[in-house]
Amino acid sequence: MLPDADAAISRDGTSLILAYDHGLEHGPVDFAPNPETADPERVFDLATHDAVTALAVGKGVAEAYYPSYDDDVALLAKLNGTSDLWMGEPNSAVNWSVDYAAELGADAVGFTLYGGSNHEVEMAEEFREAQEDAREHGLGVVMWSYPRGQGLKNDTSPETIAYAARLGLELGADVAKVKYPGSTEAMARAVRMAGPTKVVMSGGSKADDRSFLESVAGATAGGAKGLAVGRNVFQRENPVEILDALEALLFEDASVDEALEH
Ligand code: FBP
Repeated sequence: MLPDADAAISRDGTSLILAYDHGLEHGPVDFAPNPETADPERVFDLATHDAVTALAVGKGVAEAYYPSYDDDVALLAKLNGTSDLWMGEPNSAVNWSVDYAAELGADAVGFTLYGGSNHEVEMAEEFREAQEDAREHGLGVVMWSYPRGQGLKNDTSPETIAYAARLGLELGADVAKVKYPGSTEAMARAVRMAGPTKVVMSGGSKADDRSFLESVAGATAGGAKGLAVGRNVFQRENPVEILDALEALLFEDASVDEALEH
């Protein structure tokens, strides 16, 4: 972790990363609740909201849309990803190089690591290359640290999430994005394990407003420095409303009740 390596994708040290790699990771099914979000332009527009500190997308979407948003949106280039059509042990294909991401104007890079998968070794080696290339370009590195695979019994247990956060530190990520382990105490442990690597919470499948905001508040009370969220924003009928609430919660010290009033 390098000091301030995440500055380009955070605000006052906290990140709200809008994740939009779902078309690859899950497929069109994720756009069903809000069909207009199949159009990347709708989500790039959302990413211009003041609350959003970066937009995470894959290569093809960045190539096609980022040139029009270069001035208004920070690009988090999600370097690897695999479709839900793949049925093997968890793995993720590296789809673009750091050099090309930098050429397209990336502000940081993102990389999924499935610790515990039978493919962990090759994924860690690919991560090493991406992390070192990112250093050469002065780009921050966000690890989607998702332990899963044959060896894992519970991929959101406090112990697993603490380990996921620690992998971020051990392998040189500036930010480790982990699932919410269910309580502030468990998140605090993960944050301790990550040392100087910042921990952000992963949004997860769509929940009602209050439970979602409570999990965000629980994570930040445990020391998480924000979140990376996709479905809990773009699957909502009014995504701007939840971004307003997240802005209040993350950047304006609002309580969950106050944020809900936004
Ligand atoms: P969500 O907030 O929608 O969970 O998005 C975060 C994210 O990490 C995306 O970047 C990715 O597409 C998705 O979750 C992967 O989810 P999973 O592998 O757990 O199905």
